[in-house]
Amino acid sequence: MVIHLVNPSDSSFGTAVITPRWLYVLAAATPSQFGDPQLIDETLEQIDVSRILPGDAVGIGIHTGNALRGYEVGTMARARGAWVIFGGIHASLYPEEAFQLGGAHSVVKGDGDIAWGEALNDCMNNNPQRLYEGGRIDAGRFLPARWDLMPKDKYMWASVQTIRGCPKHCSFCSVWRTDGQRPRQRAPEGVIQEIVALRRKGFRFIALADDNFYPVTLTDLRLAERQNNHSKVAELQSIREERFVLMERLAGLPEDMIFFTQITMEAAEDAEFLEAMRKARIKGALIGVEAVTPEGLKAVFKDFNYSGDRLVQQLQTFKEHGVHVLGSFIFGLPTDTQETFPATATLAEKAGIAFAQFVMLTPFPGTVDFERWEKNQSGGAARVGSIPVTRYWLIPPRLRPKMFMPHPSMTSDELRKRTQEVWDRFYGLRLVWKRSQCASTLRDRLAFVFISKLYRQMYANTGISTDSARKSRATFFARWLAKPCLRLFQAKPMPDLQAPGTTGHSAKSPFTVLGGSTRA
Ligand code: B12
Ligand code: SF4
Repeated sequence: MVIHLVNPSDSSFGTAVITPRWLYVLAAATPSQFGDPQLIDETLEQIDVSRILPGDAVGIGIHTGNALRGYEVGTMARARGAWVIFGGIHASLYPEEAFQLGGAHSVVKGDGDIAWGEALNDCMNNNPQRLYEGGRIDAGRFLPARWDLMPKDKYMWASVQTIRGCPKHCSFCSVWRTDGQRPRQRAPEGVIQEIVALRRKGFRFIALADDNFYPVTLTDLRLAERQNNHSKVAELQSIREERFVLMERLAGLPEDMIFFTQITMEAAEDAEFLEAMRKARIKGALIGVEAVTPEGLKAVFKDFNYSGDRLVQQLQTFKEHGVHVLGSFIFGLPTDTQETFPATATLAEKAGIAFAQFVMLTPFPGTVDFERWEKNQSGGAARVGSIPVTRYWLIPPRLRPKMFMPHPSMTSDELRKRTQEVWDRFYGLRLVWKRSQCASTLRDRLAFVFISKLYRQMYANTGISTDSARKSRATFFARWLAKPCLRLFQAKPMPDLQAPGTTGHSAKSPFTVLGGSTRA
C-alpha cells in the first residue's frame, strides 16, 4: 500500500513561493510501516494518476479555493481502486461534499497529526471509518514537518508553524472558529530544530505559518490586571514570555536568515516586542489592514485597527523597527465608495508598506460573514447552472462569479476593474523600485523587484482577472519569473549547522511596559 498525499491546484507554475506545510506534516504523521509517502504538490506540477495503484491510499488536503480540483483528484484516485481520504479546513467544514463529489472513503475533521495514522491503519485493515475527529490537539503534539522529503529547487520559502489559533474574532475569518481562540503555541525548541534542518538544506527565507504571531496584546494584559484575574495574567505572561524566548533563539540563527509572519496591527504599540522581532530578523509581516475607514473596520468586526493618519503612523512604526509590512486590504465592503480605491492606494504608499494585496470581499465558509450572507438569500440563492452561488467553490473556475455580495452602489465588474487598477498602481515598476530600497544589497533589491512582480502575476492577474487570455499570459509570466526568483532566494547549504542556544533572556515584565504606556 503506497501512500500518496496530494495538494490540489488548477494552476501549476513549476516553482512555488511557499511550501504547503500540511503535506510535510502529514508525511511526518504517516506511520513508518507504510514507508515514505509520495508527495504531490499540484502548484508545481499536475498529478500523474497512472502512478496510483489499486489498494494505495491517497490523502487530499483542501481549502475552499482548491476544493473542486481536490474532488477531481479524489474521483480519479477512487476510480483507480485507491482508498481516498480528505482533510483540511474545507473538508472539516463540509465533509459530506467530499463523499458526494470527491470519491472519499473517509474524511478527517480538524488536525491530522494523529488521526491520519489511524485512518491509514484502518484502510490497511479494509475497515476505514467515515469520519475521524482530529479535533484541536495540544501544541506539544504538533508534529515537525518531514523536510527531508521536499524536492530540491522548487520552493522559495519554507513554512514553519509556531502557533495555531487567534483570540480575535474578525467576521471574514474562520481561524478563530476552526482553530480556536486559545493560542496553541509550540515550544521554541521544536520550531528551531525545524528551521535549522531547513537552513542546512539552503533555505534562508522562512514563513512562520501562524494565524497571529502576537497572541497576547498589552491591552489583553491590562484588562486581566484590571480585573484582578491573577491566573489569566500569569497565563498571558507565560505565552508572551515564550514568544520572547523563541525570538531570542531565532536571533541566534545564521545572519542571512529572514523570517516572515502574520500579525495584528496592535503589535505596533509594543516597542519591546517589535525590537525583539527586529533582532530575530522577522523582517516581514502580513498585517490585515482590511479597510482604511472606521466604517469599513466596523463592518468586519476589526475596530481594534486604526484608520486614517493613525493607521499610517502604526504601519510606519513596524518599518521603523525593521519589520516590512505586507498590507492586506479588502475591497467590496458595503461602506466602500469609488473614492475608497485611490484612497487605499495612497494610504498604502504613504505608510511605506513593502507589499500589499487587495482582495475582493469573499465570504469564506465557517465565517460570520458567510453565515450572514447565506441566511440573507431570501427567495433562494442565485444559481450558475444548477449550483447555488452559496456553494461557489463548486462552480467551475471559468464560470465562477468574482463577487458574491452585491454592493449597494457598484457593480461587480466595476469593483473588479477598480481593484485591478489599485494592483496596477501599487506594483508599477517605478514604485516597486523605490520600495526596494528597504533591501540593503543589490541582490536583495533585485529579489524584492522579482518577488513583487511575481506576486502580482500569480495573485492579481490569475485571481481577479475574468479574461482567460490575460489569465494564461499571467500564468506564463509567473512561470518565467519564478525561475530567477528561486535562485535569488537560495543560499549555500550549511549541512553542519547546529541549533543556537539560549542565554536565558526574559522579557521585561509586561507591567513595566504597561506602567510606561498607561502613564503616557
Ligand atoms: C500560512 C497561511 C497562508 C500563507 C501560506 C500558504 C501556503 N502556501 O502554505 C499565505 C499567506 C501565502 C496564505 C495565503 C492565503 N490564504 Co492562508 N493560511 C495560512 C494559515 C495561517 C496556516 C496554514 C498552514 O500552513 N498551517 C499549518 C498546517 C500544518 O496546518 P493545516 O493546513 O491546517 O493542516 C492541518 C489540518 O488541517 C489537517 N489537514 C490538512 N490537510 C489534510 C489532508 C489530509 C488527508 C488529512 C488527513 C488532514 C489534513 O492536518 C494538518 C495537520 O494538523 C491558515 C490558517 C490555518 N489555521 O489553517 C490560513 C488559511 C488556510 N488561509 C486562508 C485563505 C483564505 C488564504 C488566501 C485565499 C488569503 C487571501 N485572501 O489572500 C490565500 C490563498 C493562498 C492559496 N492559494 O493557497 C484561509 C482558508 C479558508 C478556507 N475556507 O479555505 C485560512 C484557513 C485562514 C483564514 N483566514 O480563514 N495563507
Ligand atoms: S483575521 Fe487575523 S486577527 Fe482576525 S481572527 Fe483571523 S487570524 Fe485573527
